[in-house]
Amino acid sequence: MEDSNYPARRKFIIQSAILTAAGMTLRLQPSALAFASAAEDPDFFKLPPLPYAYDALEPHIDKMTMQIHHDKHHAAYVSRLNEAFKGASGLTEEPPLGMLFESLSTITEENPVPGHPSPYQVTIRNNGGGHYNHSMFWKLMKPKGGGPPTGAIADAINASFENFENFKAKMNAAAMSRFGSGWAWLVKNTAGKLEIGSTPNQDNPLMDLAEFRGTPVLGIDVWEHAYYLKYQNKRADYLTAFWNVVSWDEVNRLFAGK
Ligand code: MN3
Repeated sequence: MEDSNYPARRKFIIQSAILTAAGMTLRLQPSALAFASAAEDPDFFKLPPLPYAYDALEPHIDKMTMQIHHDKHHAAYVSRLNEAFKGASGLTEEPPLGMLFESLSTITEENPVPGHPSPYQVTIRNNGGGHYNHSMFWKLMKPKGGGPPTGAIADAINASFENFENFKAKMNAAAMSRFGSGWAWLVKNTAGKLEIGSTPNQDNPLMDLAEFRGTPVLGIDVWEHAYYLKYQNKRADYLTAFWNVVSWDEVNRLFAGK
C-alpha cells in the first residue's frame, strides 16, 4: 500500500473540503483530500503487488488461496473503490483511507436522511476497509516467518499478555469468536498499550464507527475466503498456519508507527 494510507501521514490535511461527485456534495470534516481544478477520473487506488510469490507461503497458506485472495478479492475492493470515486471532481491524488476512517461517521450527504448513511460512507467502510486491510495483511506475512516475536513488540507483548503463548491464545480466541466474516486485531490504544479484539466484515479499528478501536499493529483475516480451499471449516488450523508465516518485522514496523 502507499504510505498515504497510513494515518501518520498528515501532509494533505484540509480542514474542510467539499467533494462533489455524481451530483452529490459530501462534506468531509476533517478532510484530507487534495483537489485540482479539473477532474480526470483516474484510478486513484491501486492493487499493490503481492510482496512474494503466490506459493511462497506454502505449505501453510496455499498458492491458489493466495491467487484468488489477492487477484480476485482484493482486486474487487480496489475496483469498487475506484468506481465509487469516479467523478469526484478535482481530486488529484489517492484519498488517504486511514484518515477517512477516523472521520467516517461525518461522511454524509449534504442533506442526510436519518438512518441512511451516504453511499460513500458504505463504500469507504466496506471497499476502503477491504483495500486497506488486505494491503496490510500481505505484508504481515512472509516466507520463513513465524516463530516467537522479536524486537520491541516482543517486550510489549510480554508486558501486556505475560508471554507469547498467552498472547497467541487471546488472538486465536478473538479470531475464533468472530461470528461470520471479519478480522482479529492487535492494536495500540490511545494510551500506547496493546489490546486484542475483532471487527466484522472489513471494518478497521481506525474507523470511528468500528466496535473495536485502536491503531492496528497486527490483523488476521478470518473471512472464509482466506482459508476455505485448504482448511475448509477449520479456522483453528488456519490460525495455526498463520503463526508460521507472521512477519514480526512488519508488526514491529506498525508498532513503531512507521
Ligand atoms: Mn480477505
